[in-house]
Amino acid sequence: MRTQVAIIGSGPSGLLLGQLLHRAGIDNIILDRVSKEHILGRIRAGVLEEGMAQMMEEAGVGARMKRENLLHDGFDMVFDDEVHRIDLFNLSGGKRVHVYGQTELTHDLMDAREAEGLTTIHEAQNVQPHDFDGEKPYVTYEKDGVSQRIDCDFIAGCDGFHGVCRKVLSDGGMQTFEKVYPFGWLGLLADVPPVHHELIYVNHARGFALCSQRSETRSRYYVQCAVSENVEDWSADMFWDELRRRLPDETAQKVITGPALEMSIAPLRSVVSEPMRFGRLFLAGDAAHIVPPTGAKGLNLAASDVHYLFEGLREHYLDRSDAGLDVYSQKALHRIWNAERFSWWMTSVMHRFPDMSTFDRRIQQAEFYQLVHSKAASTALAENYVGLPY
Ligand code: RFL
Ligand code: PHB
Repeated sequence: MRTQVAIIGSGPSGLLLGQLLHRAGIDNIILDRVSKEHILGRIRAGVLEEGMAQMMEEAGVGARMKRENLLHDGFDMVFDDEVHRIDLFNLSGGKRVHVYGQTELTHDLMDAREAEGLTTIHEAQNVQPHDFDGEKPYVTYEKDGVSQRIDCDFIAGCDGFHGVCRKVLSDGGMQTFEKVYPFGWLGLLADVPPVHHELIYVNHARGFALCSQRSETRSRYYVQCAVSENVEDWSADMFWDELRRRLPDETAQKVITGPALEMSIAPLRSVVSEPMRFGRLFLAGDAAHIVPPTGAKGLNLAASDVHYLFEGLREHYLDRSDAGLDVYSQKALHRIWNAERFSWWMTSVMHRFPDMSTFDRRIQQAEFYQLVHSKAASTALAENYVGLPY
């Protein structure tokens, strides 16, 4: 088989890149080690920046999102039961965020790919990128016990944090910078109306909590937990009790509970790998970086990587210039480090750390005071939350 761009990974990064390339007339094949159903079973991000929503439209897959997403103009921050609203719209000069689940977005991208008859190979075993240092890279894999080979011009490593591209590159000059946080998030998805029409981020003595949503009838909630905890040790009832304990009384009383559609624990970490280009192999999305979910930046960063990479590939094929590909890593990393800083900051301000001193706690309180009393401080938060420019 031969294609122009072989994309490893059928998550949001790989699918969005594939769709944009196809619309520009650039041929691509996507490979994933798991099935379509497995990918759609993952419950992940929920908040999209305007830049990402625009890219979905650019890729021709924005129609359902436009109909079904919820536009949010702000969110609440709660510190020790004191509520402060961040007015995203006014502080950011008229920007909003879109609440639309990663599962729905992935579904839309997969449907469009299928409708266009583009090739996606699911359940591809032992996928390996080869010879990306030279002019003729290729990818090998096994399907139903048969070895296969795809020759290509470029390989896009969109295979997430546990993918093969990171593994291959970690022996080949890639540098990784990492920070691991001493807690995780226990998440619950339920078909119940959200407690509030906007998101609520809570710093409480028992730990962080987040009230989020997927629609007017589907809620997503999180509570901070220890990294050592097992999801099997939690029932939905235990979760609802813990969530309510961390919310202000008035809000807690309004929580509508129901059976869990999904419960899982995600560890929190910050990771950046540099550079993001190795010859004809380019990394994008979680394959190159991880942010703690507090700032809602993971999926949005995947989209900005794809934007820069798509521009570079488009210029290569349509304008016969490699200028965009040559600056890909530098441009993407600049935006990534800004989002890493913001995600780290919001994580540090909103969580209770196991080894926190009174000094650390007073600093958190001063951070909250600044957000409440300084327009400059809340403007900086709002600008980052709605997304820095591409
Ligand atoms: P993905 O979505 O991980 O997709 C990578 C794809 O590559 C495939 N793959 C391979 N294919 C072939 N061969 C191999 N050897 C392969 N290894 C892996 C995988 O099967 C998969 O289909 O990465 P992508 O596309 O870069 O997208 C990134 C986003 O998924 C991610 O940034 C966000 O979901 C992060 N994230 C969140 N971000 C937010 O903005 N808000 C959130 O609330 C939020 N919650 C989360 C999250 C990530 C989580 N993870 C990774 C555990 C909650 C969780 C639990
Ligand atoms: C979510 O809805 O899953 C979500 C929203 C905002 C975050 C993190 C997760 O900061």
